[in-house]
Amino acid sequence: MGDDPASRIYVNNKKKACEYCGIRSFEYAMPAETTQEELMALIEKLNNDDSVDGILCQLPIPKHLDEKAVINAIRPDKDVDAFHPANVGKIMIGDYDFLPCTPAGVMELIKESGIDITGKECVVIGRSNIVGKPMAMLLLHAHGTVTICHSRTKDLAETVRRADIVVAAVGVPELITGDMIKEGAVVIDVGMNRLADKKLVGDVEFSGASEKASAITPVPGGVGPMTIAMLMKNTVKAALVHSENK
Ligand code: L34
Repeated sequence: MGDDPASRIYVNNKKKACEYCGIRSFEYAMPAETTQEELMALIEKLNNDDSVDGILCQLPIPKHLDEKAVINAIRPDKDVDAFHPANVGKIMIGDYDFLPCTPAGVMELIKESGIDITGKECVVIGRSNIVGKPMAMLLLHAHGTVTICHSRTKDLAETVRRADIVVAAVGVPELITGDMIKEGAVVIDVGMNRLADKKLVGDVEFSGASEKASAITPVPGGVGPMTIAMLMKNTVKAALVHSENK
């Protein structure tokens, strides 16, 4: 929706990944002036199209459009982002069909690196519905001791210093500095901030944090590609469920 330059890059990366995996993808590039009715009509059409297994509306969308209504309109069994309240509720209970792509990608990175979460102090910085909240829930399901920090947190540095596993997802360039990282901590950077000079930096100051961390993700080339990989996984899962129900 509209012409957000970052979304353009992310959507192009998603289309390339679909091609690589053999998933057919269809882009509906809608102008910024699109009305809510037009957008809802498109979602309804895709909801009812049996040849479509997954639907994703890349966020953010222009301000005049109702994001909540869009998320609610996507059929839960085609909701490959897992943003629909029905899917969010299932994640809470731990009985889910889809996991939201970014938190799922973070969990995959941690597990594939052989890092055990059980009993670890996990600090998530950021409380968005899309990343922070579900991230905390997945770490909790994996038996971590979870703290969520946000803009009103009294002593961010002191809280982060306790963490064995740090997940930064606030959208503030290099907010988390090396002095906040405990020796040997695992640092996951979800931030994707484009500076005025076009440089892409995360929420973690990489050079300082990497001197303390036992494992750390870079930006770019860290969580971003994992988000896309998890989208492919969710889409294949949706297709399998739909083919079983045919
Ligand atoms: N509906 N909206 C919906 N679903 C999502 O899962 C997303 N997200 C976030 C933004 N809006 C969304 C994404 O797709 C963030 N995000 C995303 C996806 C891919 C990449 C980054 C964020 C990515 O490919 N990152 C590359 C660098 C790309 C660049 O050069 O800017 C990387 O290596 O990190």
